[in-house]
Amino acid sequence: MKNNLIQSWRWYGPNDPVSLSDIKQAGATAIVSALHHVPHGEVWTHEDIIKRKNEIESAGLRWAVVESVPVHESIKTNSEDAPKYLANYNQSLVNLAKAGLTTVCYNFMPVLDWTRTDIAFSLKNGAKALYLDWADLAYFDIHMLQRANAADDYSPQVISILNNRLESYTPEKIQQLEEIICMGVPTEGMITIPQLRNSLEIYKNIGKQGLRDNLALFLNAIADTCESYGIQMTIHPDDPPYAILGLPRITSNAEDLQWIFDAVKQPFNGLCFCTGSLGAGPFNNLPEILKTFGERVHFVHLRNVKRDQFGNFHESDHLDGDVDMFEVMKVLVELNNQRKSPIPFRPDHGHQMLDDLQKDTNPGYSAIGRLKGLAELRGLELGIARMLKSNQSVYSKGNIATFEN
Ligand code: DNO
Ligand code: MN
Repeated sequence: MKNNLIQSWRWYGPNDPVSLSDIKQAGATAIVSALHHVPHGEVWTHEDIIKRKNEIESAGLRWAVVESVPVHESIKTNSEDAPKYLANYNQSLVNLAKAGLTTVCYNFMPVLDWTRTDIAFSLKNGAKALYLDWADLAYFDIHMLQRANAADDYSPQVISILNNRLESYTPEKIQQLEEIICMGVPTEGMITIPQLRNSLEIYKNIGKQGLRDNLALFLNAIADTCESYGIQMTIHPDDPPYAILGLPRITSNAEDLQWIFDAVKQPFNGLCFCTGSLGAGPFNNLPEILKTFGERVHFVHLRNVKRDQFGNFHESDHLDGDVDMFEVMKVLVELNNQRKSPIPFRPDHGHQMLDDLQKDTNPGYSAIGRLKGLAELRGLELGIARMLKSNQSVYSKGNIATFEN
C-alpha cells in the first residue's frame, strides 16, 4: 500500500485565530509552523522549539514542516555581519533537528515576501481573495516609492490603465496600498517606504547574479549542518514570479530553479513547490516543473490563480484556475508513490468566506476557505490515486451499461 500525501495546515501559533482544534476538524493531520515571535536572525532556542512542538502534539497533531526559518537581510545582501547571522541560522537548524524537525522552508526574496495590491478582492460569489493589479503596483512604484525610471518596467497597457485611473488614488486608497504592499508576512512587521528605498539602493549593486551568489553562499554555509542532521531545506518560489519594484528575484521559473540546483548539488538543497506563486507566471508549466525537479521537492503548497490579459491575477478556487491542478496532482501522486516518506502539502491560501468574512483574519489564512481547499484537494488526490491503482475503465468490468450510440 502506497502512502498518501500528508495533509498539513499552516498554524501561526497560539495567537492564530484558527485553533488547533479547528485544524483537526478540517481534517489536517500535520502542522506547518514557525516561531513568529522570534525576531528575524535570532537563534530559535531548544526550549522555544520544544514548547511549540508540545502544544501541537498535545492537540493530537504533528509538526511536520518548519515554515519559515527567515533568512536575515544581512545574509541575502552578504553584508559585513552576515557571518553572525549564518552562525545563528546554523544553530537554529541544529536545535530544530534535535527536536526532530528536519523539513525547513525559507525564501530568498529581497525585503518583501509575497506581494499583492488588494487583500479583499470581491469574488462573484461573495467571498474575498488576494489580488495583484499591476497598475496599482505601478502607482506605488512610480508615485509613492518614486523609484527612478520605474515606469520603464511596466507594459504600455499597464501605464495607460494607471494614467486613466490616477484620480481614483485617494489618500485612503494610498494608505491601504502601502499597508498591503509593505506588509509581507503579517506576523513579521511592516517595512517603511524610506527603508524600502534604502534596500533598493543596496540591491541595485547586488543585481540578479549577486543575489544568486549570495544564495549559494548561504546554502554552502549551512550544508554541513544539513547533511549531518538530515535536514531538507526547501526554497519557496518568488511570489509573484517576477523581479518587482526593481528588486532582483532568483526563484521565479524553471531556469532559476535549475541554476539553484546546479549551484549546490547536495540533496539537502530542495524545493517547496508552490503552485500559486509559480502559477502567476504564464511562462511556468507547473506539471512540467514538478516532473523536472520532483526529486528536490519535499514540501508542496497548493493553490490556484486566475490571470487576466494584463497579467493581473487573483487567487481562485483551488481546482479552478490557470494552474492545471489535476495534472499537478497526478504528477504529485506518482512522485509520492516513489518516495520512502510521503510529501506534506498544505492548502496554501484560501478565500475569506462565510463566517470568516466578519472576522479579523491573517490575509489568505482564514479557516473556512482553506478547509474548502483542503477538502477539494484531498478528493482530487483520492480520485487520482485510486484511478492510478486500478488503472482500468469501469466499462471493462461490465457493471455499467454501455451505449450503442
Ligand atoms: C505564499 C506563502 C508565503 C510563504 C513564505 C515562505 O505563497 O506561502 O507566505 O509561506 O514566503 O517563506
Ligand atoms: Mn506558497
